[in-house]
Amino acid sequence: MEGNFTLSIIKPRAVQKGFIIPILEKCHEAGFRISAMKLVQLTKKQVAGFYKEHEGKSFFESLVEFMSSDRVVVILFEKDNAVADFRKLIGATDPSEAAPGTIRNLYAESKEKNAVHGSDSDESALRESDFFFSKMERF
Ligand code: IDP
Ligand code: MG
Repeated sequence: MEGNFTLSIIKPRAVQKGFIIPILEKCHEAGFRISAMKLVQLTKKQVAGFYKEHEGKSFFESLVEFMSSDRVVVILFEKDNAVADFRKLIGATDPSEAAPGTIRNLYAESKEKNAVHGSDSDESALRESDFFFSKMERF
């Protein structure tokens, strides 16, 4: 799967605001195919495990609270050059720095509540995909 997959999460605030379909539409237009997808509410423990690289940082506790506060959509996307192309599509972590037309520019409300997650490398995409999906759940 190396190079062709990236893991995304539509975060709680974006789900609450009704942005699931508009965000999926942007992904579709950009050529991403859905390989696996689920709507779930994560536990604090799951979020802490998912974001373990950020443990100890100032924003970690708040991020765990936020990400476990309501349902999220977890999606495994397939496309050539998926990781880099998806990071480009979503824009910078802080929406005030995200380029016009990017998903975070359009749908984020703050640096924490920034609408979507996107894997930062092929290794992360693999780890994150295994974190959420079994082989049988991928199409
Ligand atoms: P990324 O999502 O663009 O890869 P990371 O640095 O990996 O950004 O941070 C993971 C998530 O943690 C971000 O998407 C955001 O929700 C949150 N976050 C990162 N930095 C900050 C911050 O300075 N303040 C509040 N939340 C932050
Ligand atoms: Mg990251």
